[in-house]
Amino acid sequence: MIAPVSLTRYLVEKQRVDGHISAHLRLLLEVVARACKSISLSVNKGALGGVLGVAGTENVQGEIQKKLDIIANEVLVEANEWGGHLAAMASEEMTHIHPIPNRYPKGEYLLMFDPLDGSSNIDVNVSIGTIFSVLQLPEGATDVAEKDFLQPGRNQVAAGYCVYGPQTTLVLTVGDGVAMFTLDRERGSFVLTQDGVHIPEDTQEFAINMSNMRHWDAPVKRYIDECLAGADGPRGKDFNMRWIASMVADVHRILTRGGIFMYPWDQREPKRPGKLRLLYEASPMSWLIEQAGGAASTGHGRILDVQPHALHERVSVILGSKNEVERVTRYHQEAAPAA
Ligand code: AHM
Ligand code: MG
Repeated sequence: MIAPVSLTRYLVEKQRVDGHISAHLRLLLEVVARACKSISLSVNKGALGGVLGVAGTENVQGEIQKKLDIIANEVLVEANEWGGHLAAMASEEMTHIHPIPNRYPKGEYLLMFDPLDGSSNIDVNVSIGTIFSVLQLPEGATDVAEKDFLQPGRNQVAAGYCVYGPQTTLVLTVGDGVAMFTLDRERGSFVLTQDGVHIPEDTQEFAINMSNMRHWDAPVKRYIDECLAGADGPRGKDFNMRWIASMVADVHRILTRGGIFMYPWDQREPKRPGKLRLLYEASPMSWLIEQAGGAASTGHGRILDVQPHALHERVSVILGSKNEVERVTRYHQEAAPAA
């Protein structure tokens, strides 16, 4: 019988055999995985651990923080502070970047995360997750600053998420495909359960918050109208809809069986480019999706090419099965060819 491949072994081989990741990046990813295990335990305890409900504070985006948002943020910060692999961290739950304190050695990597994505699902026992993205400190940077984080997603050296659902699954890319690891609770380790994840190019399943329909832009409305018209409409096939309201869980479904996920710009707040945050939500998810053969677009261009201008910047997100994402992008071009 072939022994199961642990995350540790997978990463050691990525470093040793493929020379694909540095020793510090391997350590970083192991530490993030360990933090996710700890978050998974808190999530699983739920009401028994007294972790449900609101914390009574707001984050920089003006959103009410849940107790578990704050716990997950602290777990990630504490786990990653002392290992010597990072220069700084940034989080959805922290207004400013968090440079590694001077009492610890510093490394060359920048870690960004949404500690617990899908906060509205925490108290109702629906899947939530941690999203993370890793960049390198730009060459020549001495004192780390916010501007060092403002790199397009194509610069990422690692990205992933951990979904806390019926199973706890860690999904990772270091730029050579996507691998999935399931948490074996008896052994306390993540075990490789799928490598070379591939998203089908076509799909009959879409994910969008339909309650925002009246605010959508014309190309998004056109696409969804055509899906809803089903076999009698221009697409000539019926579509199914799913919306978990946890990006992690929706993206996990798409990596598993295909589909398209959209949180596009809409007219509720015309000056806001979208709801989801570029650096620690859209970028890592877009890289995973591309690495699995899918596509990720703002509607006007590749998400991984968007140049960020602020730490908590938002972006319009359309990602998943390649042919569908390209179709929605084409509808945007047809609606505003010169724009
Ligand atoms: P959060 O980071 O505050 O949890 O918000 C992000 C979430 C995504 O996980 C999800 O796709 C979306 O917001 C859900 O939005 P809505 O509440 O409009 O359905
Ligand atoms: Mg989030």
